[in-house]
Amino acid sequence: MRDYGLYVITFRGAREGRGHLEMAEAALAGGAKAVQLRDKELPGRELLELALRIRSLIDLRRPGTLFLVNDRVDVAAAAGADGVHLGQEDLPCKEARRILGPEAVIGVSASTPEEARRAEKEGADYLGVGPIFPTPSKGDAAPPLGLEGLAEVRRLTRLPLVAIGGITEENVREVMRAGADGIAVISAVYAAPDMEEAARRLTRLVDEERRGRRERAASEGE
Ligand code: TZP
Ligand code: MG
Repeated sequence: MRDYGLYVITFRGAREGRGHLEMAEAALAGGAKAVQLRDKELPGRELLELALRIRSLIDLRRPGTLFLVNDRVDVAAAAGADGVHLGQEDLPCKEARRILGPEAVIGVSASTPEEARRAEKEGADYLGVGPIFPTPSKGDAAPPLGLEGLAEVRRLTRLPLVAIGGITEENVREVMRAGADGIAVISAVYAAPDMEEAARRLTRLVDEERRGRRERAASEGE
């Protein structure tokens, strides 16, 4: 199974010196396993420009890190991204697959168990499950699922689950214990005093949880 671990979603806000490229750089230096370029406002041409730069950055600094584009199947294809992340109102997973091909990684957002079931049926490679907690980063987010909602989705699918929404260093352990395979964050990196250090600490926390899980599974199997 592909390793999602820490999954950083890039953001462009008011803070000087912090934008998509800087976040991608910090994510890579801090050990993130996946980077998603997400910008709902940029014209296609500018988004493509950024996507190409992040593609080169990954190839140069940490080849193998998963690179996904939010919403835009066309930009993902043109930039040679590894895949795309789709929300409930974006192209259906099946159509994206037809465009990007069988090797593409396609993630689908699910904020209810029903959406998770449907995304699995349509061939998603992983689910972005959330928001788990209230989030400062998405105005139109669905109501938070909570840890119990995440655990419910965990029980109904074997797909990798990337939990999203309000995840911080303080709650990452409980999110992983509720069944996440990885965590996706915006503000826990963007708003941190040092983005690279924040990514590194989150990576460490996720890895520790996963190590604990593997050890428990191994000792149960003895
Ligand atoms: N989808 C569900 S919650 C969310 C997205 C894009 C925002 C996550 O941002 P943060 O700052 O990590 O809560
Ligand atoms: Mg979307």
